[in-house]
Amino acid sequence: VSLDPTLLEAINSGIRPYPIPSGRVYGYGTAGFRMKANLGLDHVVYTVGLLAAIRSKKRNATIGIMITASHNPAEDNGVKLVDPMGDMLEQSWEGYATVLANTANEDMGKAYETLVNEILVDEIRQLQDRPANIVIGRDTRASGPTLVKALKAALDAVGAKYTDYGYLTTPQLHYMVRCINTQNTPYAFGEATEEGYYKKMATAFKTIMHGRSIKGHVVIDCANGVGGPKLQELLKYLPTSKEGGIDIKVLNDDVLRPEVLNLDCGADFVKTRQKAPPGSKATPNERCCSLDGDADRVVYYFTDSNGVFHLLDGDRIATLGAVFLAEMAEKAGLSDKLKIGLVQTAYANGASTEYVEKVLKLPVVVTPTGVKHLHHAAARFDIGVYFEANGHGTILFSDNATKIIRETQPKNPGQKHALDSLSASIDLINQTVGDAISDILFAEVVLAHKGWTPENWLNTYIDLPNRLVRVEVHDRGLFKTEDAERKLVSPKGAQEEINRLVSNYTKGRSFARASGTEDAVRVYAEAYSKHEAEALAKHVADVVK
Ligand code: 16G
Ligand code: ZN
Repeated sequence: VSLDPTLLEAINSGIRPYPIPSGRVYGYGTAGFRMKANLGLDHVVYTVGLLAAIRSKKRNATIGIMITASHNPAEDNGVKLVDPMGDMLEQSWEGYATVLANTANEDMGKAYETLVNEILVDEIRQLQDRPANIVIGRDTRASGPTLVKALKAALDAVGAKYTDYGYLTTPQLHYMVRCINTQNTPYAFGEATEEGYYKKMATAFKTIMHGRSIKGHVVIDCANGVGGPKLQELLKYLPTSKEGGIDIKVLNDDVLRPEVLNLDCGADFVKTRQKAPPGSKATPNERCCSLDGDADRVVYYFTDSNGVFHLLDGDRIATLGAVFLAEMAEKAGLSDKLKIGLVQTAYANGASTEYVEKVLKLPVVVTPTGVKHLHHAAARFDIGVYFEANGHGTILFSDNATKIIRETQPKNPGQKHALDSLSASIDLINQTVGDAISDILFAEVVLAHKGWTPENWLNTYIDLPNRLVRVEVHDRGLFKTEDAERKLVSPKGAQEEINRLVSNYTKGRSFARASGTEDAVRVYAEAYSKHEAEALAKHVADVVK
């Protein structure tokens, strides 16, 4: 079918100010498009607007567009699409996004027409007339407003309707999308406003705290990103520490100087450098956490009385959540009805996997790196806990689990409390995607329930010493893996070499995989001692080079 020529002309003229700088090639990667903002990202964002409109028509639902580059430096930016239920763009559409992004301006109208014909093939006539609805959010990067302008130009060209929420954390935008698309259904997720988001979380928090109090306070490093002002906003809805709430000290919430975003602070800094951000004045055993630039990742840490730094990463948050939910399920008398499981990647520390399987006696599934893989695997459990070691993750409750939890009649106060806590957990946890703010509230609740200090939490199991190295290779495309990235199938013979090396070490484990975000191969190794883990990583890196 040919589209109206004036529409094609509108698309072409709308994108005129945003050409592809010569020699640029774009790819919709693990977390959407991400790059230096001045290398044609406005062009890319425009094309994402076009695709979002098609996706909205196809799914007959509101689609989200988030402008962020997460933990990347301040001069970067990026864009990703959010599907109707608040999850990430269906993988089979990533190719369409890549094709459109790499289309030259003068061919854009035609490319749109081709895609419309390909994607809306069965129902093209009805679908063409369907409205497209889009919601937009962005982090605090200086390039944000120009990119949103390019995006709106695309949406205007194709006549899509949109709501621009301005600053939002990534998980807040995911929340909005799900709220909008579930309105007036039995699965209504909440009110699609920021206030709705804060109220839902605060109400659940109060229920689940149930007279308990949180000891001490927690210092939250917001990476000078959008999480800072949003956390400050949430505090207005939470009970104060005097009211049995939570005493939060906010650190690094300067969003007025965009250049300090993620600079010497934030989740990625703490995880990779294995130390607190320099500005942190935390005292020994004080609970600290760090968010990333768009507040979808969090890690905890503390310094003990001997001045030794300890990281409580995504693996730890996952096990903490699992301990609590398994205990509540048991107290609620629902252990047999609710299948609880954990999803990890190959980067999860072997000690955490062993703890979950042997001590908690819960199943563990391993998937390739990237939130979308973990998310889908977690959705197969009644309660699926997933976290990447880097702190990105959440907990999913199936419709079946939600129904059972909400409909079971308690027979005694203990059971009632457990059911109420499970029910409130469903609301407290942002099930659409990892949400640092919601993850922190949940972790704090569990620590309060258990009466645990960060040291108690750390001592639930002892991490195996490990080492991650980045290896520059001639062609990372040669590195192909199977078994959730744990085995190399190419280059030929490499895996046999790695197996041989690993067999020399007590509790040795190692794998190599091509990075999805950088031009390099990553090698992970763990073993019984620090010395052994480092030696193993070095030898495996030599095999890969
Ligand atoms: C992306 C992923 C992150 C993953 C990382 C791995 C999302 C939203 N983000 O940032 O989860 O840990 O890639 O990077 O899925 P790598 O492939 O370079 O190791
Ligand atoms: Zn992020």
